[in-house]
Amino acid sequence: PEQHYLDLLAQVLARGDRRVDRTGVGTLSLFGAMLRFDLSKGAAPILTTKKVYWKTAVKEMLWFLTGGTNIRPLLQQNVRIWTDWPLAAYRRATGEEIGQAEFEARIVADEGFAARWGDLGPVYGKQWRHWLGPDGREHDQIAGLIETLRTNPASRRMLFHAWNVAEVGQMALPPCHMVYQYHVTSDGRLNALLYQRSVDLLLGAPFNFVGAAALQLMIAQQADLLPGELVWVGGDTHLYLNHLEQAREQISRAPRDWPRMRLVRRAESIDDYRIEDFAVEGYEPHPAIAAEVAV
Ligand code: THF
Repeated sequence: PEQHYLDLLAQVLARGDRRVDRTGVGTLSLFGAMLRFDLSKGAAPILTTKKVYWKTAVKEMLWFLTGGTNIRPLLQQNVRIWTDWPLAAYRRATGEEIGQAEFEARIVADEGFAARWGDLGPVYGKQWRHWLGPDGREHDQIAGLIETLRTNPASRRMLFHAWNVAEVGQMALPPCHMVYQYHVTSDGRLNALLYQRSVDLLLGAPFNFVGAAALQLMIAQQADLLPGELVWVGGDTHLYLNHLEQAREQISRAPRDWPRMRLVRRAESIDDYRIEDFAVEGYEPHPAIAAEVAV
């Protein structure tokens, strides 16, 4: 339930270790956390104690599934959550003090500019769909996973991984949500476990819950299973020091019932889903809480 997320926010506020992080913003950090979400009755972990832009999170997940690593298709769908990293790289490389909106407009208008400046390196999409083996062969981990779910659901090897050690150095940002493992119960339910090594608990985690749940619905449908439980495990679980007020505000709010999320049609394959295939019902959140993302 959502209260467990609020309790985790409160734990980090109360007991988090204060440290300087990569971004220089500083965090309060706890190591090792777990949350469990039951998807079996149609509920989805879209937080109600603030408005979560669930379509943005699902669009991001669909983008990972395309195997792409360029932010251009995200911007074409009005998703701006990945702009900061290419923008920072562009400013560093050119010294040009271009604004975010102008940078995004150039990425959308100019394919060549997007190819040069919009790519994040071999991040999620590349590793999930096109992991490059030493023999030059590409591995589609998602297709392999669905195949195993269909043919050998008792397997304990149903997972995909984004931490490609040889390529981490070329990524704009190494993967945070890193391993997804799946498990099928004897009554045909698909459980998922997401291991996230680094957790921006206020801003990022709510998106990651939605993305993982959306992915679980899609994979379950493709493997003729019903959704079960989503287990989320966090490594370095932190609140940025400029998110503390927002966290206190959110904790003061009373959670409401989870909304329901479902797929409105059966897609041909895992490559065939679109944002219009997702319906969310009964989502009545508290107002949004603005916060700045650390880059
Ligand atoms: N870096 C940091 N510091 N935090 C993260 O959560 C994070 N990600 C991705 C990569 N690096 C990260 C980017 N994901 C928002 C949400 C997710 C992001 C980045 C930004 C965000 O700003 N959300 C706002 C507004 C959303 C909107 O306008 O659509 C929000 O209120 O939720 C974790 O994967």
